[in-house]
Amino acid sequence: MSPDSASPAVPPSPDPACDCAMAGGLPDWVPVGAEQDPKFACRVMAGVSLGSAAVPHKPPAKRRKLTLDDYTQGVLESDIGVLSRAITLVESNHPSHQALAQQLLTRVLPHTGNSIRVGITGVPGAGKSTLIETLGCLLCDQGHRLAVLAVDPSSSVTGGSILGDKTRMENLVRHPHAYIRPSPSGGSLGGVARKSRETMLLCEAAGFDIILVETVGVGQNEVTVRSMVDFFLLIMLAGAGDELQGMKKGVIEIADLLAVNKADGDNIQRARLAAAESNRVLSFLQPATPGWQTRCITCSAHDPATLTELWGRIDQFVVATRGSGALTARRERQAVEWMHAMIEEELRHRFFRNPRIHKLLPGLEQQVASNQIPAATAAQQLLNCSAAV
Ligand SMILES: Nc1nc2c(ncn2[C@@H]2O[C@H](COP(=O)(O)OP(=O)(O)O)[C@@H](O)[C@H]2O)c(=O)[nH]1
Ligand SMILES: [Mg+2]
Repeated sequence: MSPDSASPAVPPSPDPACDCAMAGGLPDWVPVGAEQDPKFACRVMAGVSLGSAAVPHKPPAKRRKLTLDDYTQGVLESDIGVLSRAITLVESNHPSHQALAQQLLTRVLPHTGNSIRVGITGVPGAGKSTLIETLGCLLCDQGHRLAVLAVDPSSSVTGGSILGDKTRMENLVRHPHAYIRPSPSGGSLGGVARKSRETMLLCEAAGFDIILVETVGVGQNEVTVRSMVDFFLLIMLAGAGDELQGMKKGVIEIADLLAVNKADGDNIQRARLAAAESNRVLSFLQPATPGWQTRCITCSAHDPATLTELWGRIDQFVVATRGSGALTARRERQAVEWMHAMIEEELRHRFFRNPRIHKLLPGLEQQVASNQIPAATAAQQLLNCSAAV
């Protein structure tokens, strides 16, 4: 097809002869006097000449690619637009993005670490997002700069928590001192955690002095978030059943504060009883942070005084652990553990991506399942043939 025969972007302007034929607003084939006839509803408008108004549709201008210097400067100057793009960069799985993200993190690392990192967990519906909204507004009004991150590997599947967070935090979203980032999408808990951790560092470099990390209390999530925060808060509900709340000893043991939420209206009494019961259990347990006694309190998003008290506990914790050196020791340990976790994840990845493993694995699985060879022997064979390790 020649370029001339392609359909033109601008339609040809109407034939002026047509305009004449439609004088009076009716085509010339309409019988005389038909204007008065209700059967004729046909009235043809004269065509409009598009002329210069017919600008062909142009795609929106592509955003300028940022250089490493642009990213670094923007983040350190707390340019929220650049910060958001930097976070998108660390969330990307593209190798070239990851390389740039690592360079950026290396540059901003000396400016990180100046925040209080608080993890908040609890079953869905416990009231975490609502609590963060109320507490967050209180803190921002006091002059703090607050970043709220979410860690929820299931959100990429359901999309649920992102929607929930957006609607629950509508005042905080508009607060000029607050920055809210939903959970990164993309698979494994390890992957989501890596991205959130790096996002946390970027937010610190951008001058946020409080980071709240909301996580859904299911499976391994709590343990992973615990490994990236200074203080871990478990939100509970009165009478919801310990098992249901993931209140198995393991989760209580890693918490620095328990809070029975929704202690308002006729629920206050029940919440207080539940808190007293938890305090009894806590008195038998080893505290999560040496030198800090984990306690259980009650709170409600409808009663800001309870949230002020809750934050007061976190302040006390920071003063105590900064003084004793426990905070610094925890962060140093966390950074090293994180490195180990990433090595393990990468090794696992390389192992299962190895074509030789792909070929051998199904057969060996069968042999192990049918008791032909011991599991350990099969594992050894696979590891020996993997060049990855
Ligand atoms: N009575 C009462 N209801 C609350 C409180 N906090 C949250 N809720 C309600 O509990 C439901 C779940 O809250 P949400 O913050 O989304 O919980 P999340 O899933 O833990 O983030 C919502 O309907 C809230 O309105 C509270 O302090 N008191
Ligand atoms: Mg929520």
